Amino acid sequence: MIRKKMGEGHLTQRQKGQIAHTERKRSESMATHGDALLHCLGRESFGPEEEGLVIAHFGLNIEVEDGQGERFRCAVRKSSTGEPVCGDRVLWMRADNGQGVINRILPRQSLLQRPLTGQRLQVIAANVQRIWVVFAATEPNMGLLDRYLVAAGVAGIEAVILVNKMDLVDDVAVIEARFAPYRQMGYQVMLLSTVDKRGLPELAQAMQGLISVLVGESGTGKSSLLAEWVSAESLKIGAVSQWSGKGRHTTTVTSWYHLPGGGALIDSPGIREFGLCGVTAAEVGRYFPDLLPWMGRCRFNDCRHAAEPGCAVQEAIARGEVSAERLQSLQRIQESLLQERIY
Ligand SMILES: Nc1nc2c(ncn2[C@@H]2O[C@H](COP(=O)(O)OP(=O)(O)OP(=O)(O)O)[C@@H](O)[C@H]2O)c(=O)[nH]1
Ligand SMILES: [Mg+2]
Ligand SMILES: [Zn+2]
Repeated sequence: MIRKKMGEGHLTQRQKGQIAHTERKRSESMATHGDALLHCLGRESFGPEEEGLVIAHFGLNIEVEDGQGERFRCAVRKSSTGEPVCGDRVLWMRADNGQGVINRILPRQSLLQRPLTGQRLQVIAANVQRIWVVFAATEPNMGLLDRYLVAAGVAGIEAVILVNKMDLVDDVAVIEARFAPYRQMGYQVMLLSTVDKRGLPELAQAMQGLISVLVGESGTGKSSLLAEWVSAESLKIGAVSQWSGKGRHTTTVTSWYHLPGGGALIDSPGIREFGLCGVTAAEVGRYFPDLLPWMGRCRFNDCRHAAEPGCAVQEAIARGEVSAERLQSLQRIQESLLQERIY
């Protein structure tokens, strides 16, 4: 409770330590849970080790799908070395009562993560090939966009920008102008609406055959986009059990949905704050491809691109070649990385 009220960045070392401790305990108790289950049911109740896919993670239980699409509630064993997350491939054993235990996580192709606070990292999904960063056209949070692009860059996963709720926008040119610098950098930007359906066929085609994840602020329309391609049936049997099909529903668990034509779409809970990890304040500029060409050309090596003479970045801004907003965004991220000490 205290953590929620105080927000990130305002925690004392002591509080951070307590949170890290709770997290460690949670992870340990999860692991013991799997061994306890094995002990309790008896080794003879379990089948041979097989490969499975992690669909979702709820508290102590992890939903694993077998090769035939059947799902099992599993507990994690101590041997698993870590917490399985949505998209993970695991080695597990089914029990004859429909439960199962996870022995091990198979090597990951990619890992998208963010720090919740302090050293506590949260893995959003594993083995994802593309990230859809979803915005509401009515209030796009550009600072958050830049953070997502850095996180995608660090994880080595391609990101595509989805601007949803275009039906609420009178002047499309305003949105086009807003996202033009991102198009210039080579990012794909798609303008969508789940109301008038614009852009949806193109998006459907782009996600075909891929494992991809929808991320973004709460209420931007991630689950509404998902519902365009995934039947109400599978939404119901999936992790989002109270999904009504219409109206507001806040996603609480990251979950995997198979796409009818091949590939999968992972829906994730919306967030307000998105920290970064795996990158230092000094390195983060690498993920700003529009600013990067200028950054090494300033007169001073340690130029902070503020008001120093001979700053090539400021000169490029003055010439209109890069946007001042992007530099501010980079500087905000650098400041927060220094404050949060996330390295
Ligand atoms: N006008 C308009 N409303 C939309 C559109 N897409 C979704 N909405 C509405 O926006 C609200 C939030 O949609 P959700 O799909 O639940 O948003 P979400 O991103 O999944 O939210 P979280 O699960 O909290 O992260 C709902 O009331 C939707 O009906 C759109 O294209 N246009
Ligand atoms: Mg949702
Ligand atoms: Zn400079």
